[in-house]
Amino acid sequence: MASKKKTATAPAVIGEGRVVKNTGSLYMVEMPDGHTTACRIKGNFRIKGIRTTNPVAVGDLVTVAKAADDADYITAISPRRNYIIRRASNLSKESHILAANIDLAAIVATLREPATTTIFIDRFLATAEAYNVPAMMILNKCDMWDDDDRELAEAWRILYSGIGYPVAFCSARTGEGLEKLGGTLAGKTTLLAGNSGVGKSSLINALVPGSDLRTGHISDIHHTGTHTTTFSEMIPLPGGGDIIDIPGVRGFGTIDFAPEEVGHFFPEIFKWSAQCRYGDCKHADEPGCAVIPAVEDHYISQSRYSSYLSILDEAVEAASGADKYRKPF
Ligand SMILES: Nc1nc2c(ncn2[C@@H]2O[C@H](COP(=O)(O)OP(=O)(O)O)[C@@H](O)[C@H]2O)c(=O)[nH]1
Ligand SMILES: [Mg+2]
Ligand SMILES: [Zn+2]
Repeated sequence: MASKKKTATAPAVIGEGRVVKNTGSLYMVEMPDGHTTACRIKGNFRIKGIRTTNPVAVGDLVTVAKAADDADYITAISPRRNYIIRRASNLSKESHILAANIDLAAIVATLREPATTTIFIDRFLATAEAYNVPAMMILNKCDMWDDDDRELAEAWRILYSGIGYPVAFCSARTGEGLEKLGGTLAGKTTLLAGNSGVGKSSLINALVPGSDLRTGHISDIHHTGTHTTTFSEMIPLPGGGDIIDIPGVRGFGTIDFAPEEVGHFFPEIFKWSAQCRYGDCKHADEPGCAVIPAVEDHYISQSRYSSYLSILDEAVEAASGADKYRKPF
């Protein structure tokens, strides 16, 4: 009898679905039949060693069960292929999982209004490498380009596609390049990131008929320092696949790299580093470094190397700061 009572109150599994939106304590889960149900969490899903504000993320594949109170609960998460986290705020020790099970990380960049810096792009790409997510660049607002811009865009396309990051040119305004971009994204779960104002919302509106995201608003300003009002959202693409729109200008690329790791996340630097004299070479000024001559001989781009050095600088500073912090204890 005791066991019968237990089965009666235990949540009954109703199926497996995918988390498409997270609004604070509620998680919207899309079930295989296409309907979406609002779920709470039952159980402990913390990632070992990491304090997260949201144990379950958009993109998670989860088991949904109905409890005695008739509410739907997430009772299990399938192992993640990958996931992206960021600190909830600059000073916070808590992290926020932005998305899980991503096929592609796309950075939307522009040459003007606003001009995206190569360091921002390279930091994003290095972060994608660190998370093991394939990455690409979408260069939007091509309708605004003059001849010089077009030349720069072509130079970026040659540089980045040579490293292994496809580059798409497009205009959310005129529609140029969108059909091709739609083909690239079809069937994939793509995380879309980029500075505010580059046209992410406009691109989603153009790619997904019927979506009506607000554009031209610097809405992120109202959300600085909080993490409760901004959530990732998954938007289905008409031809299959989804786009994950992540909130906030900081979006992506605030990962803490260890100094000796930074070079691993620049594929062309990593390739040349095999020939450095010392295994722990940081390619800054070490004797026998193979990366520095490769930069001088233009096998590695100067702008990529500059980005590498500035991320390395930050990593070294963060590491020494951490040491200082630890010493008194
Ligand atoms: N000229 C031009 N303007 C664009 C394009 N895409 C977006 N915009 C404009 O850029 C501004 C910011 O766009 P929005 O989609 O809100 O950018 P988000 O902050 O990245 O979501 C808006 O005024 C858009 O109308 C484009 O391809 N060409
Ligand atoms: Mg937007
Ligand atoms: Zn080296």
